[in-house]
Amino acid sequence: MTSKKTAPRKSPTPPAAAPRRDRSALPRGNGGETQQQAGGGHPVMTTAQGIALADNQNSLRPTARGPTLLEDFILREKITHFDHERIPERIVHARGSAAHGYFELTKSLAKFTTARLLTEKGVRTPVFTRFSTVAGGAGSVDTPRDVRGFAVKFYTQQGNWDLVGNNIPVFFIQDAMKFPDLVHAVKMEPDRGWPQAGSAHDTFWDFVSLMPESMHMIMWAMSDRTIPRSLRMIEGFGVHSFRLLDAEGKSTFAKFHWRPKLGIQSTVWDEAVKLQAADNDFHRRDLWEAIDAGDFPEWEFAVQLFTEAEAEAFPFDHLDPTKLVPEELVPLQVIGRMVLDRNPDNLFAETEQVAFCPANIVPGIDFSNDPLLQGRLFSYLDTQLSRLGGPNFHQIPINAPKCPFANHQRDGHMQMDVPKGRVAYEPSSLDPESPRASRADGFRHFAEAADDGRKGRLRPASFADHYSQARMFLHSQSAPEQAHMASALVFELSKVGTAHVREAIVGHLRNIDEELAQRVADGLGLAALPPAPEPAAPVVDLPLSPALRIIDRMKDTLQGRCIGILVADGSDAAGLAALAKAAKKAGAQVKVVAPKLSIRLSDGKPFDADGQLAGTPSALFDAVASVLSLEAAEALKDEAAAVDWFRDAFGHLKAIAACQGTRMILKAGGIKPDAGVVDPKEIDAFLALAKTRQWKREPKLRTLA
Ligand code: HDE
Repeated sequence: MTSKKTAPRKSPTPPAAAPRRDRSALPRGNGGETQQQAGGGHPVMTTAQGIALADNQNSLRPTARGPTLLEDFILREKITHFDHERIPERIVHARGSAAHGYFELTKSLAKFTTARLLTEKGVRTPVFTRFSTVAGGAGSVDTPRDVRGFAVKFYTQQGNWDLVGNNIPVFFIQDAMKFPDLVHAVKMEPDRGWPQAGSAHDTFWDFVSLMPESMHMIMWAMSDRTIPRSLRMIEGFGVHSFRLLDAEGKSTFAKFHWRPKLGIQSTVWDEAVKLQAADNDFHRRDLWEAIDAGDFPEWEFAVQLFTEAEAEAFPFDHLDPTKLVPEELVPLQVIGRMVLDRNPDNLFAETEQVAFCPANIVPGIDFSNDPLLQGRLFSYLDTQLSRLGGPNFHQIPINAPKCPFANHQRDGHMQMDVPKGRVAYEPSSLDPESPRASRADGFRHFAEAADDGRKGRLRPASFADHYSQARMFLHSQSAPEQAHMASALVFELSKVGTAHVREAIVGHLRNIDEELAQRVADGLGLAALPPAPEPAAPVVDLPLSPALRIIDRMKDTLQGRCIGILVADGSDAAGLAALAKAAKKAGAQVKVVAPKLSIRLSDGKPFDADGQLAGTPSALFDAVASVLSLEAAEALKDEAAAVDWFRDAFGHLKAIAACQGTRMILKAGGIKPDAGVVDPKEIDAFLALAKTRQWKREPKLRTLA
């Protein structure tokens, strides 16, 4: 039998020879040459227990490619700490910016109070002040239409006093019972998670449409106060009436006010919207940079003082937090100033961990019965217990008083102190140094006569007028401000999908002012005015309060303002230098913008701009100028970023210094120069215009409701 010779079977292609794994560890695995090591000024890195680290690059393994060992206490400590780097954010006022500074008393209130910070003229009390938006989360933007928090912690020699206020003197609701509802309504809607930081949505307007007491605050929220230019340019208000108590326990009511030295200034709405894209941190950066540059923000501290008998004669109840006491009725007395002169060293340790609480009060000051304030006295400590992880957060450096403090509170999460001795109680006889109460120095409450009424869930009849002060506020505004309020209402309500909610709000507006209601109805395209709800109390015409305006009260100054100058290759170096010098001399900040960061001016020298054109829109500036060669302007007139730069500046009512070349860009943007547009050589005229906005321009370029 012949056997068939079978072809030798082809063996499959062998896999490419695998390189033998190098099972050894790289030398850097245990402190090799690529590791940064201590020495030469670099201290030794340690664990939180103080154990020095040899290697901050590699976790512990049995072999180079083996699993990580549970034994690696250094890795576990590092990751555990990292895992817990975030704490729950504040349910409201989550996004904040803060600074250290001092309060200096310039006029003593010794006649009215025993609080030493209000009686010792010239004494400087350290403060930490935090500004915030209300609705957005900690990572949201700085410039939504929103109320701003204005919270000041005074570290006085008699303990901490927190004046936790807002930049608006009234509030949405009259009773703390409604606060969770208000906040649930305004914050992002719980099913969909938006909007992140604004009130222009159905649930907010649904709630307020059913709460007529919110109408006065709505007028403020729709005014330019809620779109501030800078945190350095907002007012602050304690909102509630407080009491000042003298040594005999006699009480005088007090309302607290902060007035910015730079005056109040706001953005225009379209600008605020664009700023959200241009710079999410617009306010935070502005505050930081001003302090960093030694340009310390400052506020006057003023009080309105009135007696119980005077309050009885007011045409409103001052215990109702939806009402303000007009300056024209009770004048403001300036008694001090606050200067913020130091940025925080660490945002988390200070700005995040600071715990403000309206219940932190010093002897000589007391609360009023404002039902909103009464509820706040409970809420803040309660929320901070969970936000800051336990009852010892007063020991965190930013919260600790700067005067001696002692009591028998012990233990709990995160106890930082090591209290000594056997005695943690009172009365006691064992420790002569254990703390005791003091009749002479201790806090005393106003001995208010108790009402002989009946207990119940009550709302005073004197809180019933929801519209008269709303009307007073509206009519006290200048014409452009009233137009802005109407436009803001149209904008916000246009984002509300539910027709009956939009109509209900317009109905309320009729109780405030028929013309305003009509403007808003027209802006929304309503066929007819909806019915107005029956007011719970007659709407009356109160005396106007021009002190509530912004526009007419803006300070005639360039301090705190920033001028943007657009240049490009070949721009006149001398012209730029002259303009920048004059603007700085007049107090303004100057930033130069160019199509590229590094350019050459007419003198042939290299020049570094502060910002690149597409990334530095004109919304960031208070006035703009440009010094461009004709060739550069010729090229830029077809460049959207350049055309938008001027179109926005014009639309945001800013002064423009436009050279001959720039006029081509203006033309390309369809801009018809008006009296607010001058030549960059007319430096004085330009700087005078830059101090304000060109309000007359507005009706010509924007349909105001
Ligand atoms: Fe607040 N508010 N609030 N609030 N509030 C908080 O406290 C609350 C109200 C204000 O920069 C919370 O620690 C209730 C009026 C500011 O840290 C919380 C009521 C005014 C800040 C709280 C009000 C304010 C807060 C959230 C109605 C102006 C930020 C986190 C009864 C006078 C402070 C926290 C900072 C913060 C409760 C109304 C100002 C939940 C229950 C009116 C500036 O406790």
